Amino acid sequence: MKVAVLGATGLVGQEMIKVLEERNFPVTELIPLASGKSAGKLIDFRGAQIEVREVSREAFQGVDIALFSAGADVSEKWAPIAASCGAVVIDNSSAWRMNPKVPLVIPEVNPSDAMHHRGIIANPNCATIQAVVALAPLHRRFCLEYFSAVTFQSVSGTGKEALTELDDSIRSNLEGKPFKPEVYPLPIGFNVLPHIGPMDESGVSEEEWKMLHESRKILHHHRLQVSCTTVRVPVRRGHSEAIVAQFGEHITLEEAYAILSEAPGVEVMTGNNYITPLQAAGSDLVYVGRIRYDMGMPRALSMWVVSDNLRKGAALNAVQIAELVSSKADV
Ligand code: 11C
Repeated sequence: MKVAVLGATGLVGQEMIKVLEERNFPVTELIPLASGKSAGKLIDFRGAQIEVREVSREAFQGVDIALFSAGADVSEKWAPIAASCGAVVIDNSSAWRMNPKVPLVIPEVNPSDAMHHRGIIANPNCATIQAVVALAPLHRRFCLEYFSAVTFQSVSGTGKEALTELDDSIRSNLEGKPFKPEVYPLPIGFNVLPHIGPMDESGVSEEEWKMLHESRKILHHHRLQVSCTTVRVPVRRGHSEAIVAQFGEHITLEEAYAILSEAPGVEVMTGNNYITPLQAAGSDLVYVGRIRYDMGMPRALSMWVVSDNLRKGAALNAVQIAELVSSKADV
């Protein structure tokens, strides 16, 4: 397959190329694409160095799969162009996720939705993916009515410049120097920012709305209620979420362990065990630990859910979608 990666020099784009190689995706030609600013840079793929090209209509000619991770504005413009050239676009931005004609897919959860694409398939937000991978198997048996999530999202979710800003702000703090952030509204080093994406007039942030709307769409569950506070923490890689999930029926811990131990893409930890983002970084799994009966809510479990936001939260999920659609003869 001829595979284009738009946003090839970004954190997620680089991870996409790595995952294509690791999973031995049948790439006959890799076309790394980016803005004019990054054109000419070299990308490593299967021992070769490939030059990054500036995105153009011509670059999509003959492309079978186009993985996009270059932001919503770029996707809005280029996804229809790539699709009109015959590529199946798998888009990691928020541009197309809520478009009713575009499937929003987590392969472990709603793989059949991917088959109804019209040239564009959306990859969900990282914070949504890990919550839904953990909750979907429980939902299928016990009917999820509501979940609340407080997220602890790593700086790599923002991008490369944010990782530099994390280091700089920690260094300034340790040296007792003033620090003027440019990526975040406040210093991220030794701090937490309860603010991811713009907040609307109701006080809800864009990231919080994504958790509600994307979860409903992926689960085909439009009555699902969601409460959410999304928080940026000074962690380099790996998002964590404290989730409380309420079901239509009582669910025991043993039932939850049994279901999650069979669930694809999930590693469940029994008892008081849990995984931290430092441990999850580089892994493909969604880790579910500290599962317990909620202290106040009936029919509800509290849990700690951690996953690598660049892998299952972005690049891996996108490549898994590519595997799904390319297993069909006509892509
Ligand atoms: C973050 N979840 O951690 C965001 C990054 O809609 O794909 C991904 C934003 C998105 O900041």
